Amino acid sequence: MSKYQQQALKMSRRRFLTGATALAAAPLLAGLWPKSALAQAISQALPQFVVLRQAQKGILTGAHWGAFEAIVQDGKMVGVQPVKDDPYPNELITMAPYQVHAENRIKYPMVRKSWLEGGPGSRTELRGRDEWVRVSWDKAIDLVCGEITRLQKDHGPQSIYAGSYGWKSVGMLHNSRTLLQRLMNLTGGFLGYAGDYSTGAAQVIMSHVVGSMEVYEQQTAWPNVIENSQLVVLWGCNPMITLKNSWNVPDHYGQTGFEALKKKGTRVISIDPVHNDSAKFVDAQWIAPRPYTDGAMLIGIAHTLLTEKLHNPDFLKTYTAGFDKFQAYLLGETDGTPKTAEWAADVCGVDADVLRQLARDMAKNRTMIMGGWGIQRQHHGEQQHWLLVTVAAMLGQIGLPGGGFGFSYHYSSGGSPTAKGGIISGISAGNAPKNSPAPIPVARIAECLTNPGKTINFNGAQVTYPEVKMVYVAGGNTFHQHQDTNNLVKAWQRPDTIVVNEPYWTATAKHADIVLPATTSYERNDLEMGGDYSQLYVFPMHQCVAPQHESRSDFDIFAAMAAKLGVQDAFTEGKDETQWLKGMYDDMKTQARAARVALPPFDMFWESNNYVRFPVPEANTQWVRFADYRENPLLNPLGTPSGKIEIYSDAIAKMKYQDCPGIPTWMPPHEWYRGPEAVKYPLSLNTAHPINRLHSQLDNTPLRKKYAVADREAIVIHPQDAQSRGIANGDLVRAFNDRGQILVGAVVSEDVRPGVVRISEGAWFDPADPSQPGSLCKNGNVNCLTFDVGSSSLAQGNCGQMAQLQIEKYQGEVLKNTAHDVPAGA
Ligand code: PGD
Repeated sequence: MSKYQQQALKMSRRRFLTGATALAAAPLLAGLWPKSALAQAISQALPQFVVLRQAQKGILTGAHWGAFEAIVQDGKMVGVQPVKDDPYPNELITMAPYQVHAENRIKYPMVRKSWLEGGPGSRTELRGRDEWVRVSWDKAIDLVCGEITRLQKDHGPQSIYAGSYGWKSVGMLHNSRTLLQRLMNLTGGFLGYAGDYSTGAAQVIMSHVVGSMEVYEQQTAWPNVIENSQLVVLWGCNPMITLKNSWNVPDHYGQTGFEALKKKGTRVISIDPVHNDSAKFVDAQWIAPRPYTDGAMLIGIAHTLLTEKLHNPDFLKTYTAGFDKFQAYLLGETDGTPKTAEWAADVCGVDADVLRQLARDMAKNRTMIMGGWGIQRQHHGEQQHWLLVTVAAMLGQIGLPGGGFGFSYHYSSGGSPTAKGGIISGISAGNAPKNSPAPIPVARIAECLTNPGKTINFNGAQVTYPEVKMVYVAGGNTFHQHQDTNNLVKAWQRPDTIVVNEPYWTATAKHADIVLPATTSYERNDLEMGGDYSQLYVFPMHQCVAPQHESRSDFDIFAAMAAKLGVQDAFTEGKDETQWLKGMYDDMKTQARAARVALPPFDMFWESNNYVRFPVPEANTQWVRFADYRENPLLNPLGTPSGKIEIYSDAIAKMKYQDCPGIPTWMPPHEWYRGPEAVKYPLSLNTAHPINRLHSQLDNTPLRKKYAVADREAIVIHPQDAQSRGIANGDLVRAFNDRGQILVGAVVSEDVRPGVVRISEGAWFDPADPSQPGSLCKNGNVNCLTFDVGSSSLAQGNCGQMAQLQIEKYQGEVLKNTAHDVPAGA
């Protein structure tokens, strides 16, 4: 019997003894999920359940990159194949075996030497370079629980930051962040966060402008867009890449939408400083503004629409509030500067004639503006989405088939028509105790750690940072996600204790005091929805291999802490993994029955190695966002104070923020090509989500060979900028500014506008000399260059999508990339 099988058997026995139902426990007893004769027999006996789809070859599971069947031999995952229904299988799934068997897995619970010897707060400057000491699970749980107890007693819940932002893995039970918060809520509360890194600015401004976050709303259905849109404007998005991954398991429907546009020959315009893959895929016209100037460009377009009478006054009158104030701004009545196409061209670097033509084309055609999110991960990032809505409102096509705007066509297949069935609800974080502190804006964490007692503005309220003494991360990678990494390194030295649950030795794990090895999703059983907006599938995520090394699921880790802290029953509700999954499935099945969709009992479903694909009602394929509002604005008002689209927001105006006035406004950003910083740092950074990773996830897999240049993250440089610096394709390049420096590999290409360089986010932070602040990052983590300033007093979103920098050919000694190595003692 192999090591894996022995482990599996031990684990199965433990689970069996804790009382799973006999049938559900059977596959676990047999050694993980088997593609057994039993599974096939059950599947064959289930033809009456028309929504079931059977796996072909392997064990059904899923990830942010797609549902797939895992091929397992002798306890090792050796291959994968996509599920049959996937219209756009994603190459990232082929990395699953490497994820499980990665060399830089955290094998055992580990404690930083100085912390172990000296206790909380010891030698925090050594975080990221101290030695590690292996401890038993019991000891690790004791240490963490001791800290939670001490801090709750002496400093209260505001001293424990357990927001733990991050993309974790899919799975409705093993949701690491929720499980952490569930434990913390049961043991006294914690400091959490508001907003997210994806849409920090847009989600706040949109709530004022259209009455909902908008960015996560269902979009006008793709078949309706394909049929009716005559012009599609991709404004700062690269959907063929970002649609590869989803928050839940993706249905990959969005790519089929773009494929259909291409086939039909629908005109597409891409507005982006980079000639991106999606623009090439749909043969789009490429318009490349200067980075961070989209606001000015939109204002110039609005001016043309107004002065050429291409706008729709009836729509503006009936469905919007405050256009008169914006009109006065456009015409220069308020500040003496008419915002003509020439004015905009001067700022954004796109010819005035091109701007005017764009305005005319949008007005003359049924136009769908698909806005991305990178343009709002910027200083004054709120303005871009407010202006996109304003321009769409001037065009008057909001709520019409194929017209208006959509801010989620590039994300998780917004517009994939919604199915009719049931939804799996995940495990909950439970209720926060009464004395729980108010959350901080998520991207202000480093400032909070360094400035206890400081008060900041946030969406009309004020937030005072508490003194954080413990940070707990489960399912996130703070050293990737946060801006100005070298500033974070300093802020990270403030708390007494940092605990990280992780499968891998990421930079965040390396900078912790206690690391607890977490399983990957392929080492546990779970359930997940497929299609964030469509809710089309329910996928069983069968455990494929035994937990590797000494790793445990986050559920088991927090359940052990709950036992130690005296809240085990409340945490587990007396249920083990199988019983939790059965409960979730049964709730979903009840909803499906109400929708007249029949499903088998849980045990049969689980045994059968089938997944569910719900039917999509015909009407949902023609669903139009805001159609009900357009149809009857009195009966279906928006959730804004006026019930209308607010081009002027009185609520915002009353906040009296200099950096976010009551109408959408052009304000030069903190750094840009015309700022004083551009003298020293003339190049504008464009960061994007990577093609062959999800944020930082999978940077430690062989897929890296596809994008790494000279063994570093790539930097795309225009030939003019490369030549003037003597840089050639494949060269090692040092990219730097006052905040940091990184080693990157040159890709010289006309796909970027001159003056712009592109580096994808997500390369793991790997400082050449961790004892030296600002030392060269050998792997090319772009956040060493970005700045840590809130988007504005309104949303306090992150500004990860901008920075001025300089580059030079790297002449120094070639440094070994150690981003994916394990640290000393581990
Ligand atoms: P991930 O790489 O997904 O990035 O930041 P985020 O922290 O979400 O990190 C998730 C971590 O969770 C990984 O280290 C993974 O190994 C771990 N993990 C996965 N599964 C499990 C599990 O089951 N249990 C435990 N305990 N851990 C697990 C993403 C964030 O970055 C986001 S959402 C955006 S939109 C921002 N994007 C940018 C950007 O475009 N540009 C810049 N400059 N900066 C950004 N930062 C933000």
